[in-house]
Amino acid sequence: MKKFLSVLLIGAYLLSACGNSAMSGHNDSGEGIEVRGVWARAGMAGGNSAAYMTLVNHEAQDDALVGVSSNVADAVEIHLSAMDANGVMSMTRQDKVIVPANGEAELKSGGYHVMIIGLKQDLKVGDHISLTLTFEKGGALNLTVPVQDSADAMDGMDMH
Ligand SMILES: [Cu+2]
Repeated sequence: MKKFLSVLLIGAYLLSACGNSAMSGHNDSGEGIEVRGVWARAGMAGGNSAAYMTLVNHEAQDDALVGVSSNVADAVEIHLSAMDANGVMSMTRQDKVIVPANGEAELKSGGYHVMIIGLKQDLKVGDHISLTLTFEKGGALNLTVPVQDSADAMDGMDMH
């Protein structure tokens, strides 16, 4: 029985060694997750904001945005805006945003967005806020996000 177990362990070790070398091959040629065009909507203390960006996956396997956090608000959540049959926009909280292998996911007004709820301070155009994104496989990414004008980004303006 003991001999059987050690054979299994060696097998598992060989499998994981194979997996690791394949992984580092991808890391050498790619850069994991890249964030393009990130910005946050201006807002007032006590109100809400939202952040938008394009997530680019340079890896050969799917990844997913699974966590969002910032010190400028009471809560930060992944949301999806959608229009119902009556033409009314509403937002629902999501567990994740899939970022397909060698593909991208767009977080934009009227779609997926990072909802910033209960601002502790005013966010004025030209300010920068810190935002941490956590990915299922890629781990945590700390961003410095510029605050921009919000004319066409209405997610959550009159909600929460
Ligand atoms: Cu929202």
